[in-house]
Amino acid sequence: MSRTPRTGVAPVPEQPRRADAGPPPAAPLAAPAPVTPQGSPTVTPAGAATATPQGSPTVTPSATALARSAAEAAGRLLARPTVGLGDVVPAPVSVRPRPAADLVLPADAAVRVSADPAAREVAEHLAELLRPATGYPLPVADLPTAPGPLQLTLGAAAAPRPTGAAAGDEEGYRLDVDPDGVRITADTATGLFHGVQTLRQLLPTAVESRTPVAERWVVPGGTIVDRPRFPYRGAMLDVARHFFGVDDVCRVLDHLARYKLNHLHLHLTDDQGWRIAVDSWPRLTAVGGRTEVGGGPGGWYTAADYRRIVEYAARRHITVVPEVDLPGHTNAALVAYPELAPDKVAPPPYTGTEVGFSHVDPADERTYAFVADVLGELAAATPGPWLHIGGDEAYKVKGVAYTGFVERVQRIVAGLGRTVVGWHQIAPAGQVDGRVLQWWGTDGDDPTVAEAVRRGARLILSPGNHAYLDMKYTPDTPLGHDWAGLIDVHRAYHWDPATHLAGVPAEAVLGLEAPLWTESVTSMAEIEFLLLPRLPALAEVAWSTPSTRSWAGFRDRLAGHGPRWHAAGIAFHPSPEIPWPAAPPVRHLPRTAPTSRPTHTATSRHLPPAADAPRSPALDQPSPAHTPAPETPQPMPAPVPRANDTRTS
Ligand code: TNX
Repeated sequence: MSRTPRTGVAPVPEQPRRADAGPPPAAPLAAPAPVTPQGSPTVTPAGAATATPQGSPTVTPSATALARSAAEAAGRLLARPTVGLGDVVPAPVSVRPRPAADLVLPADAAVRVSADPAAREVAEHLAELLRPATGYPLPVADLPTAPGPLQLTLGAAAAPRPTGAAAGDEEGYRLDVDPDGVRITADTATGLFHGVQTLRQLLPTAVESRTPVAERWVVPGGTIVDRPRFPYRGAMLDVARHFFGVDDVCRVLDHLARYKLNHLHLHLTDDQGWRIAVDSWPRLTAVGGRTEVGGGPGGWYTAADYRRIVEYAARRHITVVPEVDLPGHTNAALVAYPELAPDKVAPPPYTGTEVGFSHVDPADERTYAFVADVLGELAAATPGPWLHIGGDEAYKVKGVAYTGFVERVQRIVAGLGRTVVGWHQIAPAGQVDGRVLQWWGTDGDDPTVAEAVRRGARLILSPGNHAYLDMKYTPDTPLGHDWAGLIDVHRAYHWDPATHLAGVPAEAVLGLEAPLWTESVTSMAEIEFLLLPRLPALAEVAWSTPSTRSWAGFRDRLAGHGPRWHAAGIAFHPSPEIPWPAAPPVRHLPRTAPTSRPTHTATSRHLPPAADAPRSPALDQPSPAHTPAPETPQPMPAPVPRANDTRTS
């Protein structure tokens, strides 16, 4: 069986334009000198003089100068946005377009921000997102009294609450666009960050380019007021079945941030490998980290690696939720420390995909010393409030042996001042304050879980048949599982966490999480293929109020993201459920320095890289000046004929 998902290679025509969009973009710029709208060549003052073969000096303008002059020329033309104010995923609470109030971002724009360190970081992030494609310098400066074209304001007074606002206020924001500028206001830096992600989606697709593009940077006029429905909006990456390095995890964090997800759960340990260094038990990684499914080399995070992940996440307002899966799923730990095994004999390393055969010894005190050491070190390295203790599929630890074990581990976590999260199998164990069950069942009726909720447990919903990102889209999806069914984009979209589980009140539901198990996933391209486009569907389920979302609206709004992912070098599944447009031609400005072909830094063992291969492993890092781009932009996956999709909800 071929394991190559369709990432597409066919050339595509120009993107169809929205009916309400403005005139077509300016003509491509000729290298080396840009051309004015009147057709006369210009020489960019910032350029460097070189000699032609004939010996006469010409000027090779810098990419930045070219972008600026192109934008200025373009700004003289009538500019209208290519994106509508409502074309945002996840759908905002309220959108009030003012078509006469569009903004053209000027080349000399500064990002003005309230004098607050966290807000300033958001402003820097915005500038870093916009600089590569615009080529504009976008300096970040404190907020003056006079309005500027990009303004981030922190403070309750600045963010009037929509009526009835309650949960989610601290992550909410307001975005106003008029011809003078974009103003994002929020109570918190997190709200500003989400507003920045919205602004990014309102700019033309070319904003995703990592090199300067000739474009009119138009933002549609009007006002968006927005806040999330659920406070916990997450995804999980299983780095135990196959190991993924720090750069890959950061790239996944970028995808989460784009869609306003705020938790990344890392499944750090399993039968096939132990992925997090623990100083007091060094063989966990030295021995237990060297294996993975299929016999590959495995790997693990050092303390410094983990810190990088946590910090990268924090800069994107994402909380890392580390999981140590106990008492089952522990073969790798038993290989490293046989004293933890019930028979005190080291099992052979495991590189298959079965579950439920291994466990630590719940009757040995040494096991609890181990758990306390591991969770203690992990808590010290983790700024977020959660510690995930697994608890799933420990088939050989039954009855009170199991509940007694879970209760002791819950107490260890509480003693560390953290909140316990566990897969819903821990439901029968006694309640500790604030504990959270992660429900991964497939039929919305689970009396044991409903009873645990009555005793005070809260829930994160990961229904296997809606939220599992390792399920196949269709029977012929070349990777993934199907034990919980097939999950196409509609299925990922079509459910409601608040009403999903019988006997569980909406107030007990913290939100949802989309797990990506990696038994069959071995590369970044494969991760992205399974993540996109289902992750934005699940993000909308978690963020948007039911009254603002519909399948028909979602698929239309999502369609424009295909060209964005393509421009950013992100692989995705071109599901026929979504009316993808063709990729717009990206008009890269001429280079100023020689570049080489992009290097695909992610491990890709089965799939070719995305058409426009990832050029930096983490997408939203400041782009180094030499970041290469392909000489000729590669085509987007062939648009699939618009499916006759009559599903409306
Ligand atoms: C079930 S969901 C598991 C994992 C597997 C996954 C594959 C859960 C808590 N346990 O061990 O990787 O199915 O889909």
